[in-house]
Amino acid sequence: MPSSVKVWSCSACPFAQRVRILLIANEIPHEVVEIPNEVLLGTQSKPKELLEKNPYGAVPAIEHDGLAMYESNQILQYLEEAFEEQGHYMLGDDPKHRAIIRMLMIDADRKITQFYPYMLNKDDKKEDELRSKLEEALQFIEDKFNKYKGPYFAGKLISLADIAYVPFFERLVTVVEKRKNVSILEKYPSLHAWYYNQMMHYEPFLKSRTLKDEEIKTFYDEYIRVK
Ligand SMILES: N[C@@H](CCC(=O)N[C@@H](CS)C(=O)NCC(=O)O)C(=O)O
Repeated sequence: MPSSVKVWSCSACPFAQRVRILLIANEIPHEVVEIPNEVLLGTQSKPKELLEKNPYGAVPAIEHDGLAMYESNQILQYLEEAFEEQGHYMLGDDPKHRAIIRMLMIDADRKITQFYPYMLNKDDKKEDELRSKLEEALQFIEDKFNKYKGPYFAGKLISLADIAYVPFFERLVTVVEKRKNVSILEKYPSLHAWYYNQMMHYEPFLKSRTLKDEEIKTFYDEYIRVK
């Protein structure tokens, strides 16, 4: 019987959602400690227990067999390695393939930073500039995706790269469509097919979606209001 993982998560946090998707996908026994969304909004202080697990005070953090850990992509890789018998297929076996997956995860962390300025912008004068930065990032991601020929980021099989990206696409699609009434993935056929034909049918992702689309929009409306 594998030992259980304790995860500090927040329903609005896409980084924490990465970890919850993998825990569900690999059927890893776990317990979720829910941190209120108000902590992310800065309107409620951070629980001491979270700061003990992660000195930077961010979710996700996990504890497993006495080891506390933070940084979502680091946690994903640890869980793949520590629970080998549970699945261990999302990082691949070949060193080059593993390196590709790890680089795609790094791309994800760098490129998602271009999602938020446009998603959350409330200054009409900046709208076009932020939109083109977002489009540049999406084109980069689309080109990378095409390099490995799909239907998943690293090729034929789902991997940690898909898990690293998908919660951010969920927020991008939801917030942009609901706030700005524009369809954002139409110009990127591979990403469109990946999100709607693969990920929107991937059970662990669907189970990890603890916020409905309208609640995601409400959270970001509130975020824009308080920040
Ligand atoms: N690089 C971190 C980012 C985690 C992060 O930014 N989490 C946000 C919520 S989505 C958070 O806890 N923010 C509060 C803070 O950093 O003080 C990771 O990949 O885990």
